[in-house]
Order: sequence, then C-alpha cells, then structure tokens
Amino acid sequence: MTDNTTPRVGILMGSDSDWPKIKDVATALDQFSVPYEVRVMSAHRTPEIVAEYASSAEQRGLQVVIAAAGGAAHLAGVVAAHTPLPVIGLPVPTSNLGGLDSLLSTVQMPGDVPVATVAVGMGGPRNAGLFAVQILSTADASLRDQFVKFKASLQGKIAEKDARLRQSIGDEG
Ligand code: RP5
Repeated sequence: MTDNTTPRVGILMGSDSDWPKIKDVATALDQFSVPYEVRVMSAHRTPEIVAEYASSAEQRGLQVVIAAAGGAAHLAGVVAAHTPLPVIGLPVPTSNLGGLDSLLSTVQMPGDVPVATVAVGMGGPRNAGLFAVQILSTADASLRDQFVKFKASLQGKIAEKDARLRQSIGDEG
C-alpha cells in the first residue's frame, strides 16, 4: 500500500554535478504524480551510505531505484547488489569519453544482478523516469491508465510533425 507522499522511487546520483544532466527523470515522474526522493551518494566515495540506503530501500516503501553516475559508474550495480528492488541505471555523459565510460560501467553487469540501463544523454533521463512509471504500473491500475493515455498522446504529436514537415516540403499528397 502506498499513499501520495511516501516516495515510491529513489533517484540517486554519484555527485551533485550530475543533477543538471538528469533532471528529466524527476520531470517524468512529476508528469505522472509519482512521489520520489532525490539523493547524492557515491559507490566509491561513500560506499557504506550506498549499502545502507539500498539495503533499507524496500522496507522504507521504495519500489524502484534509479541510479545515475558518470565515469567509472558503479552506483547502479552496487545498489542492485544490495536490494531486491528493480534498479534502473542511468549513465551520465562525461567530458572526456562522451559517456561511453559511464554506459559500459553501468550496462555490463554480471549475470544474476540485473540493472536496466537507459541511454546516455538524449532521452535517457526521461526514459529512466518513464520506465519506473511502467514498472509501478504493473500493479497500479490508475497509473497504468495514465500511461496508456500518455502513449496514445504520442500518436497525435507525431501526426502533427508529419503534417508540418510534409507541408514545409510541399509533399501533401
Ligand atoms: C561520478 O563521478 C559522479 O556520478 C559524476 O558523474 C562524476 C564526477 O563527480 P564530481 O567530481 O563532479 O563530484 O561518481
């Protein structure tokens, strides 16, 4: 049982420098009125705090954890090691290697410890939030209805883009 204020999703990041790059996670959850909490903790700099957070997450009512990190990005994997909750890994773009480092560190998990990894940049942060909504929707009929309506709304948006582009190039067949 959840109410409207107990966080259902934990948004973690390795550093506050990640936040400007991943804010769309929160925007997506806000769109569906899913309560969440936001924390900075590091698999390398504060490993005990990560272990404690992940170990107690389910008991505190969280249902999904989204873990964002850049570079040697081990946060999502370490969280997954300590909780039965589904973990979504969000690789953060980096200036040196463009985020390939973050992607590979997050996505290449060994068997038995899954982390569902989304894209670096682009729609990655938004998709992390939306994927969390989809996970919650499997046991929440109201949220599922909202998500189905959201999916339907995409058709209208693309139809508009299609019409606009065809008009601009004089291909209105
Ligand atoms: C990672 O190191 C963080 O997730 C961040 O992407 C990167 C750099 O952190 P700062 O040096 O900005 O604190 O752990």
